[in-house]
Amino acid sequence: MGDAAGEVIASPSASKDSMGPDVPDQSFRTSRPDIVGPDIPDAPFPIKLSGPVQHGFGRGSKDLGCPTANLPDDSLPPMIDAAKTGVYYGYAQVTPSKGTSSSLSDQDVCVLPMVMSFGWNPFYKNERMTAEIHIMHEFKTDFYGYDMKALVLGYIRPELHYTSREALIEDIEFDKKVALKSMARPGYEKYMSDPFFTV
Ligand code: ADP
Ligand code: RBF
Ligand code: MG
Repeated sequence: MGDAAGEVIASPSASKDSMGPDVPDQSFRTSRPDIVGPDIPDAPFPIKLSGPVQHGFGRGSKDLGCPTANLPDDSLPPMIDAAKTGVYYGYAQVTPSKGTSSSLSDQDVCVLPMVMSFGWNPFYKNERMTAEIHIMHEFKTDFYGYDMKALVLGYIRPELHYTSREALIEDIEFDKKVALKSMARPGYEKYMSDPFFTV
């Protein structure tokens, strides 16, 4: 079980499409930096996404201990047009949609740090592209149907093909640390109060 020496646990999903032999690359997992991206976000970032939170397959929380709020398909073009698939960091905000009552607290509707998985989720062999956002905040309730805005500020890593759920969970935990450390740089501060977000 787990990360036995020599076991293939993760490789870039792109290698499946390469011309040569499918050489797994574990170097990524063994030497991950904890700060990524430039000191000040640069093109194509920031990328703005927004839409009502959709139901997925319910796997994020149950399987991985990491709920991900899924964006609707028609909100994805700004990412599809400008960025490759992979894991990203940025800020997100959840607000009740117009004219509906809210069960969220004042803390829940703040601009909060997030990690986003954008791609095909090769671990689950998805056939559709998704953008799923894990907000680094403890919510007391679900917020399906609520409006979510996301300001994507930087790229963390490629989407990897995992053969072990434990390895995926471990990498997601590390992604969260990378996101917080990368966005703690002064060049990222102003995006928390970007006019894109609701005051
Ligand atoms: P689904 O497959 O339906 O997206 P998940 O298991 O990924 O199911 O759970 C996602 C849901 O969990 C979100 O839509 C949201 O309502 C809720 N949720 C609770 N806490 C969080 C959080 N910190 N980040 C993202 N979603 C959260
Ligand atoms: N799925 C993958 O197949 N490969 C990945 O590299 C991958 N990275 C993720 C990184 C983060 C930060 C999160 C939140 C999810 C990631 N997932 C990845 C997606 C995960 O498989 C997805 O949340 C599930 O499909 C549940 O919806
Ligand atoms: Mg989800």
